[in-house]
Amino acid sequence: MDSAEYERRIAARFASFDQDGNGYIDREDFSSAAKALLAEFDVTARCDKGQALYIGAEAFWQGMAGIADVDGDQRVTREEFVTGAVKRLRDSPQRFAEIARPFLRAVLAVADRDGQGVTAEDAGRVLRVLGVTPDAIPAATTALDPENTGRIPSEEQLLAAFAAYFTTPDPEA
Ligand SMILES: [Ca+2]
Ligand SMILES: [Ca+2]
Repeated sequence: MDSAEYERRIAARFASFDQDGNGYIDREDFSSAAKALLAEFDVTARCDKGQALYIGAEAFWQGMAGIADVDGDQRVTREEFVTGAVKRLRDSPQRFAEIARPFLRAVLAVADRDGQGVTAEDAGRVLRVLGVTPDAIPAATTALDPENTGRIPSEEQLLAAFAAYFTTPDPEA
């Protein structure tokens, strides 16, 4: 991968966190992602699944801020994201993924409408709501369901896929 491709990937990762596109990642991005997911799956904020999603989103934000908000202004700029989050998760992708675990677990619960696991179609809806571009969704859902079972597998596999997605090889490294 060349530098331009690396930059493009980092920009895409940053954009997927910066849900409202205002140039920095903050708590609002995480809570609005939670809100949008609940609306997509017609789940109320008051029920257990809705509460778990908001709590997971807050924990994810706190974890992100702890890693990347170097100046403590409650905003993660693109520069902070690259120097903090990207480096950290390259060094320790599994540990980075752990900060997302409560959120991803809650997302699985919201998107699993029949209690039999999340369908590939519903996983695609999640990714779309979270801002993944439509052309990237088929590859992402295929990666999440390598055995082509039609269902997104366990939380552990989802976490591993999440870590892999955000572990972008650095051409300079
Ligand atoms: Ca933002
Ligand atoms: Ca900051």
